[in-house]
Amino acid sequence: MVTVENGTAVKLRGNPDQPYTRGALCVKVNRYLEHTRADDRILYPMRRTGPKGSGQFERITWDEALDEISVRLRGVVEEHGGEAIWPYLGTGTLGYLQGCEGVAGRRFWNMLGASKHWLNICSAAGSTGLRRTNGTAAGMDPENFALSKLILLWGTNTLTSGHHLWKFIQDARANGAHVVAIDPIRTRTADQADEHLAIRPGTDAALALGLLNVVLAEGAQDEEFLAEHTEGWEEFRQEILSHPVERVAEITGIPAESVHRLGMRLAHTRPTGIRATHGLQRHKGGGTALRTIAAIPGVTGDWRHPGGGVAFSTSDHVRLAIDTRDDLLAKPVRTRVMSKLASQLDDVKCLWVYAANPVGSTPDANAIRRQLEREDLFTVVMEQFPTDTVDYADIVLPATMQTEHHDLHAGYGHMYLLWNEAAVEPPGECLSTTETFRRLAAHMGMTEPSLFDSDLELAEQLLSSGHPSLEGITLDRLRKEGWVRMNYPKPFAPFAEGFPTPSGRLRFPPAGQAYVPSHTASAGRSAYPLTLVTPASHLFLNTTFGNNPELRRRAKDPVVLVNPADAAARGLRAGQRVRVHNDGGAFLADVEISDRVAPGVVASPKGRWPKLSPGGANPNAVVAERDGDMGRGPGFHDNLVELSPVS
Ligand SMILES: Nc1nc2c(c(=O)[nH]1)N[C@H]1C(S)=C(S)[C@@H](COP(=O)(O)OP(=O)(O)OC[C@H]3O[C@@H](n4cnc5c(=O)[nH]c(N)nc54)[C@H](O)[C@@H]3O)O[C@H]1N2
Ligand SMILES: Nc1nc2c(c(=O)[nH]1)N[C@H]1C(S)=C(S)[C@@H](COP(=O)(O)OP(=O)(O)OC[C@H]3O[C@@H](n4cnc5c(=O)[nH]c(N)nc54)[C@H](O)[C@@H]3O)O[C@H]1N2
Ligand SMILES: [Mo]
Repeated sequence: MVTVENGTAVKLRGNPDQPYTRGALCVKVNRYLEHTRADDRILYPMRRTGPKGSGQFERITWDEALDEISVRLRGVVEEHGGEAIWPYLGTGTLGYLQGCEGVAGRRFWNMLGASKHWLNICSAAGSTGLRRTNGTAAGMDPENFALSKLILLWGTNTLTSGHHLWKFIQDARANGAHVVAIDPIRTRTADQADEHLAIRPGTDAALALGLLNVVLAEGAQDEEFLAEHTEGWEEFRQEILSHPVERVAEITGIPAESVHRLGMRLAHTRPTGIRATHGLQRHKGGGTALRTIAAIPGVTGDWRHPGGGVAFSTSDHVRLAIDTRDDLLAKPVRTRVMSKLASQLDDVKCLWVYAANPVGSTPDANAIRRQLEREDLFTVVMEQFPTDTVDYADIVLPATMQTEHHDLHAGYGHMYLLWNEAAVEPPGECLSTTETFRRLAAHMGMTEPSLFDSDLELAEQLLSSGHPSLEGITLDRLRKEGWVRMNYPKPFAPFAEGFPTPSGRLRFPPAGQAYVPSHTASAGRSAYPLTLVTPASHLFLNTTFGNNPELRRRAKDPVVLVNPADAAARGLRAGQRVRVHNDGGAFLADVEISDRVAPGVVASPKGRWPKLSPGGANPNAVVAERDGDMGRGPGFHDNLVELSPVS
């Protein structure tokens, strides 16, 4: 809720009536209004004047910008074909109008035959794994954690990356629920849990099998659910039986007694709710991990009960009618993969970045920089702030922020649709994503009517899918009420009667998967013996807010958490600056000696702007561009490094 006085937004607060957030904002969004007025906000179109990467620009008019862009785009299409254009749309806004969820701008790109863009950077591995088991990546209504009696916070740092869930966990605790955090780092969430299992990174599928081994030994499997709602049980049962707790303890690094104790709780506690989010799938075996964890409630029958099951994302519960008008394409086009910018840019002649900061957030940052320096590449960046990616742009277009444009949102962690009404006029010459593409289409002489649909028309279209979850949800109602719960029962047990797979049954994973991550398994023998985990920062949202002075002040200099044994082996002192490096590059951080990480594991959060960091790099300088086992998911927490003192 934004309070506006004389055309200026003066106050931002959460709506206390909203059931999921109950009015709470996070430390970052609390500073959002101040951020919209920041001194470094980009207010006008700009053209590059210095070398690529230098960040030197001159102000130009929108007409000049659109002229130059039109000529360049037409030239690329004529000479190299439309697929030589890569529209690189990131997660800066998850809006269905302005951002990635609705694939903003795609109708325009279809007119040119541009390559498609696959936003796999965040959750593709886990989503794919869950879909293979359940037929959908959606699961529990997160509000139902209030009803759980055992809660596993698995590869998720709730108090940092999705704190609204915490109130439901507290409600469950008030009713006696036991809360367990499963995370290689003793995070602030783990501190608040009843128990913390410090798992070796990338070994979660093995832990799932070990827990189920105890469930079977106890005879606590739900035979009726297994018979009625699952397939592949006999093969999977054998796989479970071949993973006794001792073997699992060896793989995961968790003491056998702890695996056994949690297995006993799982066997005898209904409903058990598992919150498994993105951390555990940023690994080589991330898809298999989610796929196997998703099998747990199939064995225990937890899906029968609200408060039981697995919650990863709620996105697959959202059924908005996104019409990107693929019929406008003259022929089918190739797809480029977001996490693979460094290696898939060779034959691209125009890179169009919007709501993304690849130099800060995408793997193999140094290789990306080398690509962006190419003189034959025409780069356009639509941005609010002068990021490291902006520094490489040929043309920069000023983008609106959330208080300045309309948007339709659906969270990936809750069951509501939300309307974002523009509250104030954009500053300077900033334009929304939708308006930028409308103007560009007109400037290029395009006449296809759907390119010019207004934001409100697009919102109407989104709500017109006819899916039962949207019945009765009109744009008028959404604008009036601000948020509306999608039509799913409350409480909601999504798979009590079956699964959205072809057979209607949960599909247990096949036996014989590689449950040990190939990459980290070699730790100890390589020149880079430490596994680096780079999770969400408490103070930044990916690289968004990475330039906010107050948040930067609070974040201080970057640190890397190092176990006392690893520090001693290298003679490192607390506070000492080190190079964290491997074959891909290096970043600098100060050593924090801590038993929050086990020996062999080091951690440094994501979200810093490279150019505002010591040494001009952030952890993505050492994150390799490697495909995970499913969805080509990137391995942000699955990289081997060494630490060396900086003199
Ligand atoms: N404050 C803040 N909030 C955010 C974001 C942010 O940048 N800052 N980003 C947002 C976005 S885009 C996303 S996708 C989510 C991500 O938020 P989360 O889903 O919480 O994902 P991560 O922060 O990547 O990792 C969560 C935890 O998984 C642990 N982990 C790493 N490897 C493993 C493993 O192999 N096994 C297990 N069990 N745990 C492991 C990490 O140590 C970390 O504590 O957060 C969103 N919320
Ligand atoms: N090392 C490491 N790296 C990671 C991760 C990790 O765990 N570790 N996590 C990954 C994950 S989960 C994600 S989702 C990605 C995120 O990576 P990106 O999708 O690149 O997101 P950000 O880095 O936040 O950059 C978004 C940019 O969009 C801009 N922006 C915001 N709103 C708008 C808008 O309305 N219009 C326009 N034009 N611009 C806007 C912001 O100013 C910001 O600069 O990062 C990934 N990178
Ligand atoms: Mo993400």
